[in-house]
Amino acid sequence: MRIFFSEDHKLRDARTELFGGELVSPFEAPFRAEWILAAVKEAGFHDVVAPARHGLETAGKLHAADYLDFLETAWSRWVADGYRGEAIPTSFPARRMRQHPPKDIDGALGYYAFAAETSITEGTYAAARAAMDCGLSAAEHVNAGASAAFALCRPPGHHAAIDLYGGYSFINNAACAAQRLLDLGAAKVAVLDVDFHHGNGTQDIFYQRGDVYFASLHGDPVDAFPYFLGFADEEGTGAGLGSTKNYPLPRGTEFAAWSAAMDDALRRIAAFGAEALVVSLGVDTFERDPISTFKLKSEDYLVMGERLKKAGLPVVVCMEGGYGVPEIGLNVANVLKGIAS
Ligand code: SP5
Ligand code: ZN
Repeated sequence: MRIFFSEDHKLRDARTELFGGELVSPFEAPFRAEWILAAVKEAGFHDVVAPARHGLETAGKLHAADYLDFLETAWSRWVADGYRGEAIPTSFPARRMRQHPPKDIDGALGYYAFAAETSITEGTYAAARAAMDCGLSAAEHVNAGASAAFALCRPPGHHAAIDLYGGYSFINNAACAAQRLLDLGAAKVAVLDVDFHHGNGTQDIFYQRGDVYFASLHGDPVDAFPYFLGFADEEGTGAGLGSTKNYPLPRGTEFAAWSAAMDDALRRIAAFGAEALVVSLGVDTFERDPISTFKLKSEDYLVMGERLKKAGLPVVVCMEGGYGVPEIGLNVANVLKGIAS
């Protein structure tokens, strides 16, 4: 299985994450990609290539043009205002307030953010572009006939919505991969999001569309980030009615219950008629993940991969979350081994 990886992920190296009222060292940090890359090589996946550079043609079909402009210019606007810390929003267009992008960068950050833990820094946009390139190149590789490809995206993307960043996500890499598969000829594709957190960004992007099925297994938003989307009654709208499916699961969920939900999602994806599958792979479902509450074990990820393979669709795996512990590498490698088995 070919792995698409860009050294430019290192440009995303924030010093700060707002957590528990403190500015801590971010959970989403460069070591994650290094550990995952080392583990997948160790597991025998040696075909690692840099992605091709892409323009914004695909992302521009998914994200608002003003949002992409904001991402590109936010850091320089922040620096021009003389701030010394990393860019963190402090004011938001909450209920009954006016939804408009202020000229002032402080206001613009609040307008385009749905969460404040994700600091914007000097290299953030360049790294997000490189992660997008990984997703697009992986989709192109699968379109050209490969049965599977792994986009080792960093920063992740599944929280990035049409015009919102947060949850460590800026450009939605998995959505870009899905759109690229459609543009190259697939009539219908599915995105299966197995990160611990609901893929609110991907859901938002495809909510009104009938050509992309979106299914997500995640911590119930009543007690897990992103809190305000990902409930079971969200089923899509308009042409997309019936093509969104959420599986909110309780704290402490183990693999037996988790995999039953995944099997249901895969049945629905088959019934939908998807011609290819994009997997938003977070391994923050692991029992020792520092910010999540599911109880998956390392061996479970092998079974997860085998089930994905059994779906019988060409698959583009995009890296999302998974934090803190060395096992993130092994867990990702196990998923890939299962898919390649
Ligand atoms: C891609 C991805 O996995 N993004 C996750 C972003 C989560 N950011 C907010 C974290 C809030 C964690 N709260 C944890 C409470 C633990 N007691
Ligand atoms: Zn996550």
